[in-house]
Amino acid sequence: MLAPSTMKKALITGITGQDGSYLAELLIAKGYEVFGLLRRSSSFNTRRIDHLYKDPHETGIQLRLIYGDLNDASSLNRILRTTRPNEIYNLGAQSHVRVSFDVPEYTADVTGIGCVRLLEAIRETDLDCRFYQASSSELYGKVVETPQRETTPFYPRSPYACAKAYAYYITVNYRESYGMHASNGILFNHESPRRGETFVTRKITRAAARIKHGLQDKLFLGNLDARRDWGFAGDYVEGMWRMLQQETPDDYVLATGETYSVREFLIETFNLLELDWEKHVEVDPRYFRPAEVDLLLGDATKARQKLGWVPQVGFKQLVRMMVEADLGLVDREIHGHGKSRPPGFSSNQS
Ligand code: NDP
Ligand code: GDR
Repeated sequence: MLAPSTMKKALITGITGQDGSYLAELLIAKGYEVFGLLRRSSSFNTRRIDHLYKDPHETGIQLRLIYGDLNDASSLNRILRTTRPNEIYNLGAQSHVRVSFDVPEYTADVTGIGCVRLLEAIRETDLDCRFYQASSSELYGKVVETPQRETTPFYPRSPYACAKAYAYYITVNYRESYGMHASNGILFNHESPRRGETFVTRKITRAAARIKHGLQDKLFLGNLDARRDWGFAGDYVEGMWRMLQQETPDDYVLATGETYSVREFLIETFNLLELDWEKHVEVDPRYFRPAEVDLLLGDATKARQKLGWVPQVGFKQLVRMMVEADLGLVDREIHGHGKSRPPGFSSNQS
């Protein structure tokens, strides 16, 4: 183990989320000292990283969680002043597109303005660091060309996407105005056994596993015709890290280059479990969005050529991984075993 003073330091906002947990694992494995911004919650919100958060004197694992919030500039300033990271990954967000229609102002504050608060904190603390902004394929929204690449114009379709558009442009602006090493990763959907339970892929695999074991009968979904370019989160955090290792900051699309409908995801999942999806799935208009993103398909040629980034996990493998993990969770629920690790911890999944 390197002495703490020679280790690279990284700060991750959104460390308790899906991507934050995979990125923290990756950076710790690379020998970084990792700081995670933790927002206060009345219930436990660290289940995805509990396996990493141990006494460093005992384990050698270098992860520290610090309370703060993207809507609290003073907390960001304090954290940067006290930790002085070499790299900052801004993954924190109100990240649910449907929910952003219910809480548009809050989403703008955290997902949009949160980014400029962090960039200003870098300036105010005179920090020489590299900055990653978690931009999104939702920026392409009502797409004007297919496949979508770095040069494709944006057409956001939700308060979430509008907030992400602000964060994208302010990141470019701070790079151009102040010479910051600031990059946007325009990431297409990426999933895993650690995906939040209300995003459609995880909602499907979790429900199918429960239906298989008789714990529920029905699954209520919205638009089954939407198409997404779905990859594996573990592959995508590697791409984030590679962006910050470049001499020059830039913006990159990460995507698999394949697109499937929600219906195709359903069929793949239910077939794996030898279930007839049509007997169990009902469309509920509650899950429709006021404005939908119909088709996303990314072209990650630039990331392949400049970063050497190639996703390793394909669609069928991703679905299988998520189904197996959810079957494991159901099994533990039925047999009452405690859960000490987050889903997707075993080596073939993380
Ligand atoms: P998650 O929703 O799983 O995680 C979001 C994280 O942000 C959580 O750690 C959450 O904390 C934190 N957070 C929420 N509000 C605040 C706040 N006010 N202050 C500080 N932190 C906050 O998202 P993902 O891991 O899936 O995505 C990571 C980032 O990448 C997000 O910015 C998302 O918008 C973006 N993105 C994701 C894609 C995907 O397919 N997954 C694709 C493209 C972009 P808590 O646990 O306490 O709720
Ligand atoms: P998305 O992911 O909006 O692409 O944003 P989500 O899984 O929520 O929706 C994907 C598509 O599935 C349709 N859908 C449903 N979605 C949900 N959540 N629940 C349902 O019951 C349901 N039924 C159908 C949706 O209408 C949509 O078309 C995700 C988030 O991670 C963002 O933060 C990220 O920026 C983008 O991916 C890229």
